[in-house]
Amino acid sequence: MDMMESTETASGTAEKPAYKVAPPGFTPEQWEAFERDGFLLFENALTPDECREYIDVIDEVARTQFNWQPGKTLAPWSGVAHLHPKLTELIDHPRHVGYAYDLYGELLKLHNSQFFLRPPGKSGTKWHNDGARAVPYTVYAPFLPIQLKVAYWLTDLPRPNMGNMMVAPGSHKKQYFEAYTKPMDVEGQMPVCVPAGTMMLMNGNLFHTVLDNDSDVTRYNFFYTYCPSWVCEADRLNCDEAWLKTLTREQRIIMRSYKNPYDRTKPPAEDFPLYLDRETGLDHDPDADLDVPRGVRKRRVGPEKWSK
Ligand SMILES: O=C(O)CCC(=O)C(=O)O
Ligand SMILES: [Fe+2]
Repeated sequence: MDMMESTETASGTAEKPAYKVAPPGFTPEQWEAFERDGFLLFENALTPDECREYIDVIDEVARTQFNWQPGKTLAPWSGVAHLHPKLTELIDHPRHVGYAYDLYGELLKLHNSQFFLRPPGKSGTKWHNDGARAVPYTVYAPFLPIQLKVAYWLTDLPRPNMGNMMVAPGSHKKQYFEAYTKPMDVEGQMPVCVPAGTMMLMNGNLFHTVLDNDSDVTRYNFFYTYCPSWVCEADRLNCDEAWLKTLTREQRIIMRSYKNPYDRTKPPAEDFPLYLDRETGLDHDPDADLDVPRGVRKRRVGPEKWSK
């Protein structure tokens, strides 16, 4: 049985199976709310100490890698996951990666990794959704998001106009949006007012914008965004080989730094399973045809399992 498969060391001694069980993901109630609203909030996902530690890491990396000066906006698009061990461990952090795995399953990829610093000042961002525009993802994927944004809010956002993200709940189902590319109010708009330590999952199709920051506090946050492996990554072409060697098996797979471009569509057999099933511990669906090789054998994602 595949799940019992073990790796042989050079000396021939069998090692324990190297595969991890998928970390926790959506509960039925969370999935229902995420489908309805296009986002989910998890307060107290991080402790105050964890927020402080992440802010310190961001400060260090912002200064040393991006020559950031306090008071300036920093919103890098060149990837941050490779810049510090604490940023690397977020690639597959068990606090959130199970949600992304529920959506993208065995083809999970990190689309981009970012931290943003939004100091006091005007926002230059207008209403938009993420991802393809002229032909939106929803033309082909009307039900499931092609991008899942995982946000960690690291500073308190107790009121609007603190550089908050603002979302239009339910707008992930629309392909046209009156306020798209415009700075205007939208019925039902919701500024994200949350305490530091809140994790947010956001369907990339959800229309959102960013409010001005009239406080004296700089907003710190992470965005780690996930997608299927066959969608192009946003922040890299390939990863540094030496850095890839420092990653865990799961992190390396999730970066999908393949030499052959079509491997992103058909990953090599050794990259399966990414995870074992949370419920069964198996590397295949209960009704799978085990005569089909593991690397090309269909496995269901969460929403396929949950839909009746
Ligand atoms: O900074 C924010 O709250 C949102 C920025 C944004 O729209 C994006 O990164 O796609
Ligand atoms: Fe955006």
